[in-house]
Amino acid sequence: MADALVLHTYWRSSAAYRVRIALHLKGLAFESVPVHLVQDGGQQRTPAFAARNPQRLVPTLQHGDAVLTQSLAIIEYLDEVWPQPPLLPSTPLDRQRARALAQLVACDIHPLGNLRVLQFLEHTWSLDAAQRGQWIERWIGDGLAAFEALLTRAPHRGDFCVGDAPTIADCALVPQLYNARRFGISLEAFPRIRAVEAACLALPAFDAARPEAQPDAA
Ligand SMILES: N[C@@H](CCC(=O)N[C@@H](CS)C(=O)NCC(=O)O)C(=O)O
Repeated sequence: MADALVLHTYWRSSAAYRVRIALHLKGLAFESVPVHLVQDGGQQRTPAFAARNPQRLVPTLQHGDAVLTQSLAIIEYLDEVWPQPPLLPSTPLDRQRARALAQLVACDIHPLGNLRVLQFLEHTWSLDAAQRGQWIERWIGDGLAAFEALLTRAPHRGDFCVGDAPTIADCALVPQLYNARRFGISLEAFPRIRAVEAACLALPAFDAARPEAQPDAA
């Protein structure tokens, strides 16, 4: 029997949402183990979870005995073990573009609005809700504006971030847009991004990965 896939996840976690999309795109069966990021002071902070992932972050994916961390590295692992359908394009240049877009989200936008960062701004630096909102809007807005510009100047446009099929870049973009809306950020200025999002959300894999479709959705 093939080794089981067990995803430690939280319905609203955009990083876990990236991996859920990839798993569903590849048609892989997996068990979801919810980790409530707020309840009990954050279940990701328990010693049991820290033993699994010393960063105390979701997603964490178990594949048999292997415990995998970091959403983009997990997606690349899935792509190597189950190559179909590919989540990285076939040419070096397009692969570079897909990874660059995914990293724009995962390295340059997402960490600044992460729960532990927002909790630090609130509890340690006493920023009020309006100041925290300004912080979030600034970094998501800047990042998505750059993402839109990169999509717009791309040499060969397709329905997705890079070409005619979803890649790791789409796995990263769609959850970030969910996050942006959650914080009340307008996406009006980003028509290419919204068109790509519509193409993604029309696919059953993206639908199944939605936060509201998860068993732990509140
Ligand atoms: N770079 C990591 C980021 C993971 C991450 O930040 N996860 C968030 C949820 S989206 C988390 O677990 N936050 C818990 C906390 O901030 O305490 C990845 O891509 O997997």
